[in-house]
Amino acid sequence: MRFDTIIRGGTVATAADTFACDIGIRGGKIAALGDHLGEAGDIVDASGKLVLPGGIDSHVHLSQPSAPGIVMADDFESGTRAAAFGGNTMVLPFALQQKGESLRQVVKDYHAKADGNCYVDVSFHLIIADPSDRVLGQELPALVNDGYTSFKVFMTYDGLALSDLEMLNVMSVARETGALVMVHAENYDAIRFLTDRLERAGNTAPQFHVVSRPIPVEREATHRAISLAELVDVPVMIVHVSNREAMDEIRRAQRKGLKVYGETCPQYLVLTARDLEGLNMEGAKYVCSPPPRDAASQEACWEGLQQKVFSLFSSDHCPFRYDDPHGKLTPRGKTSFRWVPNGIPGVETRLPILFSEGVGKGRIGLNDFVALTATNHAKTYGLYPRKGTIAVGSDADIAIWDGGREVTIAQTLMHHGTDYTPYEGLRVTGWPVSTMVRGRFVVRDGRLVGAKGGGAYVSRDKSPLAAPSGRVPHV
Ligand code: DUC
Ligand code: ZN
Ligand code: ZN
Repeated sequence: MRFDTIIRGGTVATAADTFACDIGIRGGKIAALGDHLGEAGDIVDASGKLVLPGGIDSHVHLSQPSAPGIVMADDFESGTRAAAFGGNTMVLPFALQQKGESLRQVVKDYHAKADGNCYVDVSFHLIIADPSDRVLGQELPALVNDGYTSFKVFMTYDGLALSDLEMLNVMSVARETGALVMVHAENYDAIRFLTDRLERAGNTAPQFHVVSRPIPVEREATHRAISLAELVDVPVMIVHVSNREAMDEIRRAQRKGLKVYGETCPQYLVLTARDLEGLNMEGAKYVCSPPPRDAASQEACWEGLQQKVFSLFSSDHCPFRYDDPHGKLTPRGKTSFRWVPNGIPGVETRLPILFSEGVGKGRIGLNDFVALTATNHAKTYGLYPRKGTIAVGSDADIAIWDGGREVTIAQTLMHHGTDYTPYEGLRVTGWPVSTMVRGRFVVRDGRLVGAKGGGAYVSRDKSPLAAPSGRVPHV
């Protein structure tokens, strides 16, 4: 039996096992696992390397409209290129609806941005900002049927925040259609109240962004989102959790048997509020929501990963250039943190940070790493077992890692569209050296060899996690 490619001599790890074997690839799929697999057009020597499922980053923002005058730093080309260099074979960006827009049109627009421009595979979550009768009654159910099987709702932000009633209506459609709801949980009114007070007191520097969004703001909204989901009897994913109190809300719900899931991100493991204290607006580089907090919150997020309260580790890559009037240094941002665009880059550094800080420092095992960065994303968002694992019949989406390579993270190493990395100077051990999407290398031995357009859009099944418990009759 002849293969297109054989990856030979590596140590393969999945979410369940670690084993030595060769991988035979044919037609973009994994066709055989074993040894002495025979002939192939391309024999890849992976001896001394780890061979892992390619990372799936299920929380990234690309080419998303922002406030007037603000431009996101990554489009689908640069964002998916950076993703590939970071060991990822798939990303799930958001298709953002703005008030008054047709959701169907929004999806068309995002396809136009993505089609032919991606280096790794992509699929879209929907952001619902305007849950009109037409959106709820027609567009959303039709889009779920068409493979857009997850949507995000925001509890804060001008133009995005939904009322509790609107959240309930969206959740109800999710229940009826089998879609999975993702929630950005922060209390909008509390943030506005605190922001007004801080500004009146002249506390407008980036560091006050953290003060305007303290832990109770996130804890309360997390509790409320879970309660609303419980009322409707719909599973819910609380994204980008930053601290113990919000995590405890999720854990309590899980212990009650509710289908509540959690996600955390690198910024909550290795950054703190102190990073926002830089002089001359340097702190703007770290403005994201929820904000990084303190060492105790970092510990809590590790605990959440270790105890499986969080099933997903995503980047929340939301890139803006720093030294740019259309980015972090927008003139208005100098008048108040309120106007500094929220979000930081991280699609290229997510995996090395968790590998080094987690696996390397003995906080999590290698198989947990694979689960948190690939397999669980595929399972959560209707992609498994096509994606997210190394198994016969799965897409050959594979990252080859040098587990011992020491790297100091630096902007000069990055391939994203921003002009900085918030992780500058962080020393990590372990780095992805090659990334293959459906059997074709995108990055090989650290060099870009894939073509723009090699990444494809992937329509998703419904999430197996999204089924309602059935214990509450649907009203
Ligand atoms: N929420 C996100 O999910 N990403 C970036 C900014 C935000 O508030
Ligand atoms: Zn969010
Ligand atoms: Zn996000």
